[in-house]
Amino acid sequence: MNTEATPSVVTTTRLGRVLLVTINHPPVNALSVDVRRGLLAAVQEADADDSVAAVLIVGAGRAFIAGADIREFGKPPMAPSLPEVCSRLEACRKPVVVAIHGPALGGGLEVALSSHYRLAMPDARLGLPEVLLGLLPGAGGTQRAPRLMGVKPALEMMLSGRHLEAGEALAVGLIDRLGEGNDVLAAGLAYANELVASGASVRPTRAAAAALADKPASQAALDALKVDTAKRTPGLFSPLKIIEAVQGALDLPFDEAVALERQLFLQCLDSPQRAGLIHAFFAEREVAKSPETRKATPRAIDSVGVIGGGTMGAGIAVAVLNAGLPVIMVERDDASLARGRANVEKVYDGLVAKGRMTPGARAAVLARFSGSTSYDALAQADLVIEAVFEEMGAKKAVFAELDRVCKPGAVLATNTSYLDIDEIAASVSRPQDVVGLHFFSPAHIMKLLEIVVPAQVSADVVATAFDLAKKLKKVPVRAGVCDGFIGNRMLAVYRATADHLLEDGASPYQIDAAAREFGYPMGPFQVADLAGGDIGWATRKRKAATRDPEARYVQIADRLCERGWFGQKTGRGYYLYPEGARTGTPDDEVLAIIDAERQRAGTTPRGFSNQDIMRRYLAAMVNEGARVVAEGIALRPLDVDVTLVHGYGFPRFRGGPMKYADTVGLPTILADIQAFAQEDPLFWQPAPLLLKLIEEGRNFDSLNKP
Ligand code: T1G
Ligand code: NAD
Repeated sequence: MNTEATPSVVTTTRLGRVLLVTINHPPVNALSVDVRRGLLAAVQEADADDSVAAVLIVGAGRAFIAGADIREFGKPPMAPSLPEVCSRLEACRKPVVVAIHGPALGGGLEVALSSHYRLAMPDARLGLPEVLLGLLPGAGGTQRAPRLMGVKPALEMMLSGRHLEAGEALAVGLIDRLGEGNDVLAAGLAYANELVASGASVRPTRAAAAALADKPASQAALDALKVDTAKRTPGLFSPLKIIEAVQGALDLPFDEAVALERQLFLQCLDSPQRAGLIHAFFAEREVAKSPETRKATPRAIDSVGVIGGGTMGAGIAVAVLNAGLPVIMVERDDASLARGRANVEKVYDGLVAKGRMTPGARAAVLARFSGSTSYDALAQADLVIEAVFEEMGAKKAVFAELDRVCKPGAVLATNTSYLDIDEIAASVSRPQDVVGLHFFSPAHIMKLLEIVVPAQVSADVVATAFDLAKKLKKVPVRAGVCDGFIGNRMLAVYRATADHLLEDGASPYQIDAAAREFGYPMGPFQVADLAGGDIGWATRKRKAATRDPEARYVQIADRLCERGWFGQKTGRGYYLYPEGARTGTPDDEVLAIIDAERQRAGTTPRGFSNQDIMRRYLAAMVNEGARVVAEGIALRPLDVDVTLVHGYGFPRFRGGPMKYADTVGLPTILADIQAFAQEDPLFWQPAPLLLKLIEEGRNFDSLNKP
C-alpha cells in the first residue's frame, strides 16, 4: 500500500511533546486519497517516536474537514480507505486530539470521533450529513456517534443531516471542550498539553458504553425513529440503511457492526439515489458560476426598492429584509400599501407566534421596512425589483417611473413570469441596467431564483444579480429570455401532457398519485390548486390569439375556471377544500366535467398505469429541457435540473429531469417520444439535441463539463 502522501496536503510539526498534524487541502480539506495517506503516515510517525506524547490534528483554512472527497464517489476506490484511517487513529498509542473550527462533517466528524479527545471552537459546525447525498456515515460514524451521544440524538443528527453548533455538540457529548476565541491552533495546543500534563491516556470511542447502557430505551428510540422516517421520507433509500446500521450498534460487537455498516454503505453507494443527490449537490454549486460572474464585479447593493406588495412583492421584501438589507415598498395607493405592509408583517407575526422570533427581533427587522406611494422614495435605491400585475402596459409604466427617478447605476429588475424582458428593457433609457429576477412563490421560502439575462444587459448587472442571490441564500440559475424562461416554459409542456392524459382517460387524482409515487411532494393538479387556476387561465387567454390551431388544446381547466373553481383560494379546484383545508379531497363533479369534455372532444377514454403516466410526463419534460439547452436559454443541462428541483418539486434524489434521462438512457426517452408521436406527431417531436446526443453516443451530462 503506497502511503507516500503528496507532501503539501498533510504536514507534521513537532511542538514540544505534541505532534501537530495539519491538513491543508483547499477549499474544505476534503478527505481525498492524499489526505488519507497523510493522516495514516502521521499516526505511524507518532507511534514510532517515543518522544511524542500526543497528536493534535487541525485543519488549515476555513474548515476542519468537510468530509470524504465527494468527487471520488463512483470512481474506483483508492487505498487506504477512510475506515482504515479511522481505525488506525483510534488505535494510536498516544492520545489523539482534534481541534475543530468551521465544518467537521461526514468523514471529517468520523475522524474526530475516532480520535480520543475533541475540542471545538465557537464557529465549529459538526454533523454527519451523508443522508443528503444518499449515503450513510461509512467510516464508523454509525457506531461511534451513538456511543458518545446515545441512539436518539445520534440518529436524529444522521437522519436530518443537520449541522450542530459547538455548544449543542458539547451538550450531547460529541465534544469534550469548547475552545475560546478564534485561534484554533492555540486552543488545540493548550488542550493537548493540558492532557499530556495530566497524563491523560488514550480513549478509544469504540469502548465507550455509557450512552448505550440503557438498551431498552435505546431500542425504543430507534423503533420510534424508524416509524417516523418511513413516514417522512418514503422512497428514500439511505435513511433506513442508517437505522439498520445503528441497530448493529445495539446488537453486535463493534467490529461486526462496523463490517455491517460497510456493507450498508456500499449498498447506498450503488443506489441511483446517491448519483442523483451528488449530482444535485455539485449542480447547485455550479449554477452560481455564470460567464458574467467570472468576468464582472457586482455593484454594491445596500438598499432595495420593491414595487408592488402583493403575493410576490411582499415575499420578495421579506427575503431582502431577512438578508439584513433595508426595503422601500412602493404601491399604487395607501390601501394597497397598507395591504403590502400587512403581508410583510404577517410573516414575522407568524414567526413570533411560533416562538421562532422574538418581538424585539421582529421590531428590528421591520424598522428596515418603509413604504410609499411615491416613486420618488426610490431615488437612492441601489436595486429596484418590480412585482406588479403581469401585464406589459403595467410593467412599462412602472419602468418609465423607475427610469425617471432612480439614480444612475441603479439595477432595475422585473419579477415577471412570462413577459418579454427585452421589450421592457428597450422601453427605458438604460436597458443595460435591466435584468429579470424571477422569484418563486412564496418568495421568502422558495430557494430558486431565475436570473433572466436580456440582450442589452451589462455583465456587472448580471453579476450583481448573482451576488444578491448569495445574500438572499437563493440558488440562482441563469436563464435566457423566452416565454417562461427555463422553468415555466418546461412546466407549460409537461403540464399539457398531464391535460392530454386527463382527456385520454386518466383521472387527475391518479396522475397526482403517479407523480407522488415518483417522488414529487405534489402532483400537477394539486400544484395548480395551490398556485391558483386564475393565473394559468389568464396566460391561456393571453396566448389564445397566437395558439397553433393544429395543436391539441384541452379545455378542462377552462371549464373549472369558468365556474370560479381556482383551487385552494376558492375552496375548490380539481379537489374540494372544505373549510379552508390544505389537503383536497377528490370531487365527483370534476370527474363529470372531465367526462363531458372527453365527449365534446370525441376522445374514447382508456386506462393508464402510473408508469405510463410518468413516462409521458417525463418524456415531455426532458424533450423540452433539451430544446431549452440547445437554444441557450439554459447554459447546461444541470441548470435545467437545478431549476426543476428547486422551483418545481422535481424529486432531488433523482438529480433533476436531465440527470434522470441519463439514468434511464436517452434512447429509452427517445423511444417513448417516438411511440407517443404515433398518437400526436405535432406535440411529440424529438428535440434535435436529443437525437444528436444519441447519434454521438453521448448523454446530457457530457454537456455539463466546462
Ligand atoms: N468533497 C469535495 N468537494 C467539496 C466537499 C466534499 N466533501 N465539500 C465541499 N466541497 C467543495 C464544493 O463543491 C465547492 O467547490 C467548495 O468545496 C466550497 O463548497 C465516509 C461518505 C462544507 C458546509 O456532505 O456541506 O464524508 O464549487 O460552495 O457554502 O462517511 O460545502 O468551489 O469548486 O458548499 O461554505 C459528507 C458537504 C461527505 C459536506 C461549505 N460531507 N459540503 O459550504 O461552500 S460524504 C458533506 C458542504 C462522507 C463518509 C462519507 C458545504 C460546506 P467549488 P461550498 P460553503
Ligand atoms: P398580485 O396581484 O398579488 O400583486 C400585484 C401588486 O402590484 C398589487 O398589490 C398591486 O396593487 C400592485 N401594483 C399594480 N400596479 C402597480 C403600480 N403601477 N405601482 C405600484 N404597485 C402596483 O400579483 P403577484 O402574484 O404578486 O404577481 C406579481 C408579479 O410576479 C407578476 O408579474 C407575476 O407574473 C409574477 N410572479 C408571480 C408568481 C406567483 O406565484 N404569484 C410567481 C412568480 C412571479
